[in-house]
Amino acid sequence: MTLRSQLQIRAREVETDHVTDATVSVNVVDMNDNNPQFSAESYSGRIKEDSVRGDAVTMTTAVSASDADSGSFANVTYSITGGSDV
Ligand SMILES: [Ca+2]
Repeated sequence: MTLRSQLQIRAREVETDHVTDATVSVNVVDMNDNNPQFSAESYSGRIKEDSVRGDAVTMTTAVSASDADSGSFANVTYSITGGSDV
């Protein structure tokens, strides 16, 4: 998310006290400062015992994670990083 703020500034001449005003627009640019968060702590799914590599697991609830950043900073990919045999 990008926030925009407008500030009014004034320059004052010391000797004469003449002034002039201007506006400064400041765009606060989003940083990639949020980690993705899963929508649940765990998920479960089912698969037939005679399944072969590449068969799909039927999930009870779709696995989903989101990231509070914007644009490409919020892109989420998934990978299996571990597990146990049944
Ligand atoms: Ca992020």
